[in-house]
Amino acid sequence: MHNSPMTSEHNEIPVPRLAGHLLVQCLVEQGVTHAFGVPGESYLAVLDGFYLYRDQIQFIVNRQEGGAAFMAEAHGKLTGRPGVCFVTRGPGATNASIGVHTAFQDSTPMVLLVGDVASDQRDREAFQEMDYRVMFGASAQGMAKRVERIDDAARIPEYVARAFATAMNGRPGPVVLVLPEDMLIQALKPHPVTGALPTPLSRVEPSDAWSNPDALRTLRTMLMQAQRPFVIAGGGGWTPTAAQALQRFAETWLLPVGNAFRFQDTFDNHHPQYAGDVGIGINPELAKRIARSDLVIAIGPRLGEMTTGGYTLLQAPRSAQTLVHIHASADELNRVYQADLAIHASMRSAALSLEELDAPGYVPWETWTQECNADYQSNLKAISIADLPADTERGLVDMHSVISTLQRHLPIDAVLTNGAGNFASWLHRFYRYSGLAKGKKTQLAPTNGAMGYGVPAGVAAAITSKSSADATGQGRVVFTIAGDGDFLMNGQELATAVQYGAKTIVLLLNNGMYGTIRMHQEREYPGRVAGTTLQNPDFAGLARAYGYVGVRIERSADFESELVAALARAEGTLIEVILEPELISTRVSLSEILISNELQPPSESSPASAAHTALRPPAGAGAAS
Ligand SMILES: Cc1ncc(C[n+]2csc(CCOP(=O)(O)OP(=O)(O)O)c2C)c(N)n1
Ligand SMILES: [Mg+2]
Repeated sequence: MHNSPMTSEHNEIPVPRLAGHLLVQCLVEQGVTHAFGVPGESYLAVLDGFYLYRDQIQFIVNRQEGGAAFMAEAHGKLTGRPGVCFVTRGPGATNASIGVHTAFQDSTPMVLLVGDVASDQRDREAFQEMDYRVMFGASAQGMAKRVERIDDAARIPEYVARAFATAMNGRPGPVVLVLPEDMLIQALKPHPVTGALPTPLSRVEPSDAWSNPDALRTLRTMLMQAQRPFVIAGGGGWTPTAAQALQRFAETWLLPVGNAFRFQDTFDNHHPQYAGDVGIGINPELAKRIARSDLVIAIGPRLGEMTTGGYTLLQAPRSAQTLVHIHASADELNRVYQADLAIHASMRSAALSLEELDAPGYVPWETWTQECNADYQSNLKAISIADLPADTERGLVDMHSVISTLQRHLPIDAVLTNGAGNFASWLHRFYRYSGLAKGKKTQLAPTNGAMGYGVPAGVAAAITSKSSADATGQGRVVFTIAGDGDFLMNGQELATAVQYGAKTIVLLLNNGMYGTIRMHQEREYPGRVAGTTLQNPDFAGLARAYGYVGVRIERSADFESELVAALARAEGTLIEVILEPELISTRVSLSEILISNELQPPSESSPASAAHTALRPPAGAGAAS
């Protein structure tokens, strides 16, 4: 049974009758075009609202709440407005929590709505009941920025508007709204005085924090005293306008710019002042440059463990380099690092102010900036496969050539997605992302290192980019790279892709193991392989069962023709590559780790002894996550 759509006098939007309808109407007012989720009987009235507003908003049905929450997070990353996810109580909410954690650590705006037990059952540990405030916690504890329950249908507009404002303001992040079942089925009542039915509050926009002009003058003085400045850009809240202003600031002052971990598209990788990505797998030469820099200007990133090389590239709590930290949240400033200058500003206002900063006719670091870019260019060169023992008949897949092929064939606005594992480091090291200044976000990757992100993020990108939520609405090429372990964490979302006609191309690197963990295992506990070997399904066959085209290749020479065919066809494609375990990372092979272990076995008592630690694969040999 459903309600016949009733239309108000003023517009074409149907009039809500139940609280669940009003909730969906409020989302429409916020400009939400898609909500992702797995249904539950706890929020049937909301589903009825999706039926009522089906011309304005689409409910995308997922196959696992982890996939749904990742899709919402990816939608938020891509559009800059909160991605919306609906799940049912206990089991649904716990499944979705990985996406909430990702949105928190990645500073992505997101709203998770949880259908809850009826109010008259509360606190009895009713069916699937749990305490969401305890589970998702208070702001800055690592999960949600805010958790609220809506008990009164008339206040739905207020709670939804607050959730959207909170998700976007300051450091963007996730908000959880809990929806008791009995509240959702309340009939909307006219206001006792005005007689009006509750209506949505108007669309909220993120509010800017503006930098103090004095602070900018101080920054200018610091720049005038510097010899080897270095900019690290990243974090949430960037827009194309802000990225363009950042680029103009960098150009005016001739500054080298590195992108923070998995914010690799903040500054255009093709720009002659680009210095590389500051994350796991960092170019050792770049790490040296940052160590030698006398002024680090961090614009937007949180300066987390992965961007700071475990708080060593920049020593916490006070770095050897003079540090300027610009961040959209006052809570982040002087939290981990005592900055020499802390500027509280959102990215748009920060970048617009920085580009106005008057530059002198001459700066002493022109050569330094050129060298930073030269280091980046050298790091893009092929690693010599000949150096690796070619111990199989077919030879080794050349991942460098695979990524160059990709670079040649993908359009510049292609979206690239990945989850966590060493497989991602081929893309991170060799692919050159188009910057946000060119108008589009091109990287969707979890800074919290969540496995299983790439497939659903890709599907969300394909769905989003076909709609008006994306600037063009044309539909973009979406390319996902996955590991054999990573893929199976959310591969079921290929069913969602097929259901909604979302085309993605998935490159699955099958090395028969949780390779990242194996790499660390060989280093810390040589020869004692436990818990890292995988017996895999037939991935190409599995993809075909979902309705994707599935192919398997064993030679990199076959990649180009498969990629070209995948780009041309209407359906999605999964290309499985059999990857030699030897190619465990972009910098060091498995045998090299084994050989260094033989040279210097760890002591029994302390597997991670200093001698052994010295034999660690070079910085960034692989991704811990
Ligand atoms: C959800 C989640 N679980 C576990 C981990 C720990 N972890 C990081 S990488 C990795 C292995 C990834 O394996 P695979 O996808 O096959 O990639 P490979 O390292 O072999 O390239 C694991 C288990 C994680 N980061 N995220
Ligand atoms: Mg693997």
